[in-house]
Amino acid sequence: MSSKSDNEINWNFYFITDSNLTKQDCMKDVHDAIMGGARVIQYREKNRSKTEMMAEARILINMCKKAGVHLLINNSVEIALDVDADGVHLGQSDMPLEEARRIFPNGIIGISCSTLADVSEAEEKGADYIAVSPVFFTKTKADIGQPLGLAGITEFRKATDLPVIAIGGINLDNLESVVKAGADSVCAISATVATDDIEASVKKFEDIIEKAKGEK
Ligand code: TZP
Repeated sequence: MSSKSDNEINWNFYFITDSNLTKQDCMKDVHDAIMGGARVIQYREKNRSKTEMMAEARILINMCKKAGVHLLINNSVEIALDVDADGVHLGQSDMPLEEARRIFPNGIIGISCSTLADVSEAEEKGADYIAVSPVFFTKTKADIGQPLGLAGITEFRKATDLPVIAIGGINLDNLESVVKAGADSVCAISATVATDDIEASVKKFEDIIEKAKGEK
């Protein structure tokens, strides 16, 4: 694994896998997302055994390394270290951040935040980025809080210097407003994974994000 400082992270569109939503399979999805321009991929599978996840993550890390793309593993430092991934993404009830940092000192560690208290704690405990969610209503993830809206993004943006990744209900129609509200990066699962052409969808996200950042 390369250290975080070795290579700048391109926080534009952040692609997350979802085998429940895809019409193909997650290997092909990641390939297509990379072709569309995604430079950060999170492998997130909720219905796989650890053995299956290890096997898929091994294929994905080869794909990502060849393309110079960062691969993060959702909620498993063990799998991330085993496959030599670049980092992990943690939820608030996953492994504590300080513990993840201890065993994965050079990993990129991101954490989901839905309150400003979560953000302060993430900073204190050494997170590399925060994922702010949900921005809008979404059916993709159960048991999440009330939408924070664009004002929430702006508030979180002001509260931290960490990269702010916006997630939850983001699509091509509301994307520009999310970037202009202060997001450094955007994740959109259903608006990319569930489409017929993931490469084209990701490319549209990348283009709108670039343009919106240029207009800020
Ligand atoms: N974490 C917070 S909201 C969410 C996750 C994984 C789901 C986002 O999915 P969609 O389809 O982009 O709303």
